[in-house]
Amino acid sequence: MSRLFGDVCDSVSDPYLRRACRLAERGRGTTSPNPVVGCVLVRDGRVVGEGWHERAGGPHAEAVALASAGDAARGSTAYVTLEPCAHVGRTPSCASALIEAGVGRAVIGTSDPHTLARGGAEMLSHAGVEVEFADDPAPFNELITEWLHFASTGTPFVRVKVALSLDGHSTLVPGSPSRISGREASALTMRLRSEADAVMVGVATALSDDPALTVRGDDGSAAARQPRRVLLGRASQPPASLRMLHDGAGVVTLLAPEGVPTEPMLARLVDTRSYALSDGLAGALNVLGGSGVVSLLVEAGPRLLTALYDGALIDELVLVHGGGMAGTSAPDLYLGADGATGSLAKPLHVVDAGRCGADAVTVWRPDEEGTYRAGTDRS
Ligand code: AOF
Ligand code: ZN
Repeated sequence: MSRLFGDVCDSVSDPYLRRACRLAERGRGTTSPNPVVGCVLVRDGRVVGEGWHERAGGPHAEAVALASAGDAARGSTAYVTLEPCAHVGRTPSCASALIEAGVGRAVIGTSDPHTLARGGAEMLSHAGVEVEFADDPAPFNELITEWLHFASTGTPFVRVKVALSLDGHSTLVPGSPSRISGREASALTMRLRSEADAVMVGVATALSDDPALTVRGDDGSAAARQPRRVLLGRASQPPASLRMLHDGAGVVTLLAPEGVPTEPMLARLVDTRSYALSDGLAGALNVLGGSGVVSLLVEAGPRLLTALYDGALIDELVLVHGGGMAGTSAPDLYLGADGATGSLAKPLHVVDAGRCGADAVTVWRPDEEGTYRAGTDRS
């Protein structure tokens, strides 16, 4: 139930919860490290207030909806995509705000597992507010998949994007002028970048493609909000001449193994974070999680894809299938020695598929046991 094709909100049967879902989506890309949340207040069959969470530190969805309803909130039903928070954090508790406003009933999409914020449903019931949960929490969990993953693991949700030729190669012969995927697929990449907190490539890809990793519009202009760019280094360091280090489009983090000193010229251009080489790629991802990266887009080349796959570190794989043949001199997609056993041992399953211009897109996730389960408290 991914979001690239089709709309998760469509599968919500209750019309007010569906509306709350749509409102939540308006915060997509700007709420991190908070989840997107939407709220609708209904009294006597009429919508009297609406709101969504726009940015971390700003008012929560319920507070916005209550403010828009004013006195009409008394005796209303609150439809919220996520359990109202019980805590006073950067903003007052939403559960107490709903109680104080005299809301009579709350219909909740899914529960909040966050250690500090959870417990709002119980608070509401204690205060005499009738509390109901949606029959199916799945679409509400899908709305905040990345955040739920982060809340339960402390590591970013890792979305890997790879473009694939018809004959299954992820890169063309170096120096080849043609691209694997078309213009529409580039717009899709921009969307994936714009919804991520950080975009990462390995040093090998940085060297061969010299990518900008920025979010740009159709006319090439840079978007106001840019994700953090991350260069994953191992033994080798990227050259200080890379385009992204000089375009002024925002921070570039160099994730480097401990004990490998960053060359002084490079050090001035990057924000260096180190990880223990013995902790491997999982350790590097933990470092990103620790610095507040909830969702990470990896634009992986074969080497990084192989390392992520073998480490079972992929939370979602987005494949863009182009219609051209790359030929036998193009590098293989997967470089693992034991491909057959590896792929059988850690299967992915398709969750979404569609057409993007002249290309096809498929979206894959790990099998169920590897995914977050609705209503499970793992915090
Ligand atoms: C809600 N409504 O609209 C949102 C909620 O950083 P704070 O203090 O704003 O709190 C963020 C936490 O509150 C976040 O981790 C999540 O558990 C919850 N988010 N809760 O009632 C909202 N955005
Ligand atoms: Zn709240």
